[in-house]
Amino acid sequence: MQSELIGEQSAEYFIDLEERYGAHNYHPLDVVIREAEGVWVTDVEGKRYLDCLSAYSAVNQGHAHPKIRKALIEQASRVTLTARAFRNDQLGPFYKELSDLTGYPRVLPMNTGAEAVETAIKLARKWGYKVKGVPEGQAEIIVCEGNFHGRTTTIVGFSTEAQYRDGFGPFTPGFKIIPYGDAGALEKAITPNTVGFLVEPIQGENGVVVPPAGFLRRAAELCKKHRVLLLNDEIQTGLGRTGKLLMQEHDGVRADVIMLGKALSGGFYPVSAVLADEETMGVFHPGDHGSTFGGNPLGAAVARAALRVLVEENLIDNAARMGEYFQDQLAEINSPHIREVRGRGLLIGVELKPEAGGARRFCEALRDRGVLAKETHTHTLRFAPPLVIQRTEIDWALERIRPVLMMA
Ligand code: IF1
Repeated sequence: MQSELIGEQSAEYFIDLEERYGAHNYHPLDVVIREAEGVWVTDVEGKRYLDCLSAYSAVNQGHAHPKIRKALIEQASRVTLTARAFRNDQLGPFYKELSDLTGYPRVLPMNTGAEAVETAIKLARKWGYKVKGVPEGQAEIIVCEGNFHGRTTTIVGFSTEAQYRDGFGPFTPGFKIIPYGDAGALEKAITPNTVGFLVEPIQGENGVVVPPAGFLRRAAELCKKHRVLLLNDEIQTGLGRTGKLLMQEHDGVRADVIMLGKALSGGFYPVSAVLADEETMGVFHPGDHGSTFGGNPLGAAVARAALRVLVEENLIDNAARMGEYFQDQLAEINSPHIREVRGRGLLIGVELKPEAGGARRFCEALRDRGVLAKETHTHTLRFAPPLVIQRTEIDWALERIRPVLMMA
């Protein structure tokens, strides 16, 4: 049946389709994006916005980066998927380039961030049984309150956010929860059966929560002391977002296992990866683990280009400099609503006081002025623009952010 068109170019037409046919598992801002480039996105009615979300840090390189697009198109014209039953000419070079860049000798490619986290959980458990000697079936992994590591049933099973768990049990056993940033609690929670400590170096979804200085370093020391794998989820904080290649570098830490995703493909294709040393990754043998698309040549070619752009365009240093400027300017806004401005590099959270009535209305006011930002956990505005952002563009955004944060 031909649906009655409501002005095919209008935003309402597309919103109605999403509402009519889609599962309602999100509550997006009503902005219908048609195209994007760099830090700018354009909606179906031609209005431009400065993107301060970067698709949750998946487009660190800027939207639709031409060099990554070129790699995607060229590879797509040759072969897109071989399955890991055979080999291809992109996976090995991707492994080497990612290993050389990060200093981790072994790479396991997956697709989404959650799959990388699930892979790290399986890796830690298997290492616990086969190397550490934990009795079969008794491996414990410690996680933190306020964690966000993805949406699979195992992962939401150790979430402390009621909504992420509601209706999805029963859950996977073997996880312990400690307060985020509390090294003393970590040491108390470790038992002879602990195989891993899974942590975000900054909690993104929980509202850009930065742990006390030195927490990650103390956690790394405790993990080494008790022979526990430090499993560092850099899916959001990694690949330049915080002004270093990896957030762990701010603490001088090298986790046993790291997870990457999102910007690993510059937003062109789901590519994630787990990186570890030989001994740890060596517990996986052929047939233990896998994925239809994991390590496919199209994703590998795109990821190779995404990493090249990150390095060649000096985006990590730009994130450090622009992030410091952006955060300093936000901190100077004398708004009665602001409780705290925090973050690292271009991962910035502006927490509002409860009496401000929640961050959503500020996001809507920002959208009306041409700035896209997303609230997280009701009271925090997240500002995480692509790492290509320039100071003039930050100033353009600030000219719109200031009056919004001063509104009644
Ligand atoms: C949503 C935000 C949430 C992540 C970390 C693993 C994953 C994510 C540290 C899983 C994904 C996304 C998921 C998306 C919203 C966004 C997000 F923090 F980035 F804003 F939810 F917390 N580890 N984060 O941040 O990666 O499977 O999604 O590829 O689910 O609503 P994924």
